[in-house]
Amino acid sequence: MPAGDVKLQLVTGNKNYSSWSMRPWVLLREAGIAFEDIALKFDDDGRIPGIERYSPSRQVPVLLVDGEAVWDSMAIFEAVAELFPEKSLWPREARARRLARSICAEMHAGFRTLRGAMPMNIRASHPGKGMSPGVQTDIDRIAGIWQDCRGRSSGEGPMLFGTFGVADAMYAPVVTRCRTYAVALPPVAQAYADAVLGLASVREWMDAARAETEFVRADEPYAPSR
Ligand SMILES: N[C@@H](CCC(=O)N[C@@H](CS)C(=O)NCC(=O)O)C(=O)O
Repeated sequence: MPAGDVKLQLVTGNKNYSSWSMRPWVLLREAGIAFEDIALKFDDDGRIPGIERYSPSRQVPVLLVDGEAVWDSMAIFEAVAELFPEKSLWPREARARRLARSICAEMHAGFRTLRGAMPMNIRASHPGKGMSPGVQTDIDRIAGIWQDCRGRSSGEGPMLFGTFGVADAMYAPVVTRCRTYAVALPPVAQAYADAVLGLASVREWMDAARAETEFVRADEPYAPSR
């Protein structure tokens, strides 16, 4: 069966807060792959009532491929790239592909200090909040990754490996965090961040996030108490 005939449903959390949901959603949308968004909502503790219907891990995101669950963002990325090889969601060149997989794995497993201190909150503006030496170390490493990738792919397009792919989807929520917390970036990294913010899929996700009204206490360490 051609991949285009496969029914894809992506189960996601709140667009304002769910960084892991944003990644595969942006990947599918930017690649022009049709899917149904099953948008669930966090409760005040950051749990997701109803997720047990879709995912054995009880977390979002989950991709349903003809009804069969693929969970965890890295597995979803691999499944999508395999279903749609013509989209070249991983770089075509083997060395670039190895690098792309490495930086995606590093994001997936790491940067916990940054992720903990600067939770994704697209509609908020908290300049300077959450910064610490440990967070700066994570930011420096991420900026270094972006600069390194851009240095290798300059002239081929504004994304990490020239054209849009999995690595850009993986780092998109970091870009929104840099915006929310007004993180200063070196020029090449800032130019990359601006290019990500200009992607149609990212703009669509962020517009939807701003339209949400739910307030999730667990993801709002810097909001005035209410
Ligand atoms: N390793 C998972 C992490 C997914 C994750 O942490 N999802 C959060 C939302 S962004 C979640 O489902 N939280 C609800 C819970 O853990 O109960 C992935 O890469 O998909």
